[in-house]
Amino acid sequence: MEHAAWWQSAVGYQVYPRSFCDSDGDGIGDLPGIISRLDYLANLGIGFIWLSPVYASPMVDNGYDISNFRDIAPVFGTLQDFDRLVAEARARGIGIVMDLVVNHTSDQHAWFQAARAGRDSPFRDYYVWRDRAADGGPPTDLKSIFGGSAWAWDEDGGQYYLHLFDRSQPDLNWANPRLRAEIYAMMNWWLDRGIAGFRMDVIDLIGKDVDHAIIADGPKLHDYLQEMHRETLAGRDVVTVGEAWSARPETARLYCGRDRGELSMVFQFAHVTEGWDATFGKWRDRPRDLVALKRVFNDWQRALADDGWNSLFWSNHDLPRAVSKYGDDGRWRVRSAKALATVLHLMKGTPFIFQGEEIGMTNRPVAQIADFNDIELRGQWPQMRARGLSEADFLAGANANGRDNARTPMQWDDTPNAGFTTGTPWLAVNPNFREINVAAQAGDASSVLAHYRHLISLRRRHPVIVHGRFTALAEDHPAVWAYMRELDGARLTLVANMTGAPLRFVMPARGVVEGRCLVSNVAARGALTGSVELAPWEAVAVLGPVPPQGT
Ligand code: TEU
Repeated sequence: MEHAAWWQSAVGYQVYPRSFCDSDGDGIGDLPGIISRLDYLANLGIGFIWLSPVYASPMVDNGYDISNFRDIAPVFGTLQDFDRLVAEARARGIGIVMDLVVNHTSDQHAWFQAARAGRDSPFRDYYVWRDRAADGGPPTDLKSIFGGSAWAWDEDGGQYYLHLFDRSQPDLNWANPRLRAEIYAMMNWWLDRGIAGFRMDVIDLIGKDVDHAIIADGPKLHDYLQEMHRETLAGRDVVTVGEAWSARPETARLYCGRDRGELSMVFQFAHVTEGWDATFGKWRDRPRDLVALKRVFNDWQRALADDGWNSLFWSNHDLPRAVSKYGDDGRWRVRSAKALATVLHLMKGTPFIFQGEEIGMTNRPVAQIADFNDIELRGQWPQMRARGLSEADFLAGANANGRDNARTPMQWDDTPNAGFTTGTPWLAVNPNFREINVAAQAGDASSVLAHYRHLISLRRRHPVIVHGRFTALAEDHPAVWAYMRELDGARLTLVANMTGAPLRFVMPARGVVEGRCLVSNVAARGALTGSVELAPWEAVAVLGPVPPQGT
């Protein structure tokens, strides 16, 4: 067994700073607020925090539009606060992973201000400019992910610039070596401050070839990632997770294979997009297809079985709440939240928890489109309407899958605004906070929170969870999720009923196990063999010896 990297046996926790904890009553979470909750996170057992962007920003996309890479946005605090966060977290054994947003900057960034001053600006080539088409319109019909053309006209220089996201988020030109050197210097500046690594925003877009309309997974992508590694990461014991919507099981090892010199792992989204509509994407909701969902995870487990490493997550700040999307946030909220956590955390890879998931926070539906805050949603509604999606369907899709769901404030207790702020929260708190909050679960051994804490602690005690070989079981079963992990003669088998109806499941012979129950959300079982009666959303994992003859 190779020596495990620290980030393989750790659990990551995403903090979306705007919505985590507000220390000064302005309704927006901040760094001192995060510091005040570090004991909570240490007690949960996490190994590192992925901190969504806290850099200086006009906040058009909540910080994913950076105007100064080397400063902290005043709403979040100061560089001193940041250094204190790193130190206080480290004192509790927690690393801080920064969000590296380098596909684009804010249009308020000094580079863009200089670049747009004119065609002969020394910074012009830091961004992607093209002349207008013969008809006077945009140079190509490339679309922005936030709706409309990906090209914006700039009067001063008389050219269009590229923005794959909002027009205030111009894309950087990675073909320019000076730009790349500036990015690497900036990364080293943060690494030297003692951070534990980077989550890299839409990193699969940086190698784009705009003139051939190749955007994701472009021809230069891996050259740049290898160069970045040489210039910044090599020799440092840090974790890197690249956000790569385009990654496939066949391409994953290019990012994280052991001899590649690129990243620790990627966030891939096949389990997310698997559930999207072919025409309207996430804006038309579709019922869950468990067999298809399992297949995605199983394929990724197999693809990275011997080389590379998986990230494991249900949710993040761009996605719906896990229990609302994949579980049952009504009658079986507590039990299904635990089942989802169990299924995810016992696969091979590094699990990530999105803030609030560990207490079973839910989506917060709104009654009308005007009530949504998210920039992507507001940009996409006119596009979807033009393509024929009805208002009712869009509203349903947005409530099911929109980004506001995950961004409602963290629910700490049952005091006004859920203990998130003494002021007016920037985004309304989910009205269910009086029932669902940290304080209500803190001393409750049957809570979702206690279940997460238990799963995280198991990882430290049982190497089979970190390193064991993964084998999918009952892949075509429409209601049951089952797999086993094996290491050094030990077998861990997981079985979960992913529905609200009881059922009888016949254990496949090759997965049977007898031993002790590691985790359960209904009642302990010492064996998984023969015919197993599963209660609604029951999830159970048993650890024992691999039976003789490997049966
Ligand atoms: O997200 C990448 C991205 O493309 C998302 O907007 C996602 O595709 C979309 O929600 C799916 O419909 C990253 C960040 O996570 C996101 O918050 C930023 O808005 C985006 O990049 C731009 O930086």
